[in-house]
Amino acid sequence: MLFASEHSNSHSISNTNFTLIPIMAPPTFSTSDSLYEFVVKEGNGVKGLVDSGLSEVPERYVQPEEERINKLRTRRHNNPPIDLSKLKGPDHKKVVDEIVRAAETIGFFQVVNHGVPLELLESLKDSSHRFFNLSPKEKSLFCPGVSPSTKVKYATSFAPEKETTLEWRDYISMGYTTDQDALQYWPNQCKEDALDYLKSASKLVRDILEVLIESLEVKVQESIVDIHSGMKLINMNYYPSCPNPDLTVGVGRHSDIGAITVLLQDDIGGLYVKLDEHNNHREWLEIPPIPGALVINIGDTIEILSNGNYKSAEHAVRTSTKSRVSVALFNFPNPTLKIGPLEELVKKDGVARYRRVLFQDYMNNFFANTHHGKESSLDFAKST
Ligand SMILES: O=C(O)CCC(=O)C(=O)O
Repeated sequence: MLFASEHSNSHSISNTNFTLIPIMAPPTFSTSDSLYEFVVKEGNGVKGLVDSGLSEVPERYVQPEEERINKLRTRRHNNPPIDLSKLKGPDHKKVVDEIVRAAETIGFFQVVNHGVPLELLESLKDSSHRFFNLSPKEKSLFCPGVSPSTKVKYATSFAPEKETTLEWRDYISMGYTTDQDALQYWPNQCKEDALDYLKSASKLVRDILEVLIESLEVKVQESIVDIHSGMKLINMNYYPSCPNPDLTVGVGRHSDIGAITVLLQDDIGGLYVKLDEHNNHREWLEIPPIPGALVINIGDTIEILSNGNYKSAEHAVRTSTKSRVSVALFNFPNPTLKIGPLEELVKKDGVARYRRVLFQDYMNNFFANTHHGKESSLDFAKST
């Protein structure tokens, strides 16, 4: 007699003459709802799906053609990383120009000699693996509703309850309030490294934002950098190995909503920035892993503040047959801040490309939508 429950991955054979031998078999999901239940509601995540012996991508993860990252329409970003240590010294102007040019064009660049210890970056990747290698039951302790803090959330995909097609990604999100709360509520497997990363990278965030704002050449309050980057959040992303990377995305097209994001990626690769469309075809620029480098990504807050002179980057992640981790440090304004273009810049440009909006409202709009491009967030603040 063979028993196969919808979610069970073990079949048991009963025969009075022989010992019972469990045979592992891939899970079978009779409906998209049962898959959703297993991955999202029961907290198994995509990793749980893959660990149970999946050999092909379930329908629910197959992206429509236009959302896939077609390798034939990609090219590599070959610009060398920017040496941040040279911001102080005779090459200051050259480094400033490199940062500004990247912010005005694709909204992405990589930095080296950034001041975050390389051993910490290695340790951070190991701690991400340590967390995601926990059992689904242990990770589920951080699911919304049961997590010891509303600032800590283990989840999968971006907005699974609204998405027709799910993203091939699990993640743990850790909002920062105080060191004490971080050490109390963040997962033990990664809390110390994540906190060290947040602290250490905050210095380079400040330096880059100062360069960007000074280069706008308008008078600003001294506190402008701090008030636009005072709320910090760390996301550790895990993209399990995928049997068919051509059909799926790890993260769909979006821009980050904060000021800037600092991203650590491992050596697998998969991060792509959208270029302008040609003949109705989307083209992608691959941001290749560079040992010891951090990726800097301009967010919507800086696009809005600069009245569109700097560009937030629309980006997405392609999956791989190998598992990948990345760690993002998001730097947001305080939710009570009204973000908008700098007044002097509006005078200089002769037009306000964005209106002033409460950052809380901006965030609510972003999280109420699925990932479907930069417009899904920025349009909220566009001047009509
Ligand atoms: O994993 C990556 O390379 C990018 C992650 C990302 O876009 C995000 O966390 O918003």
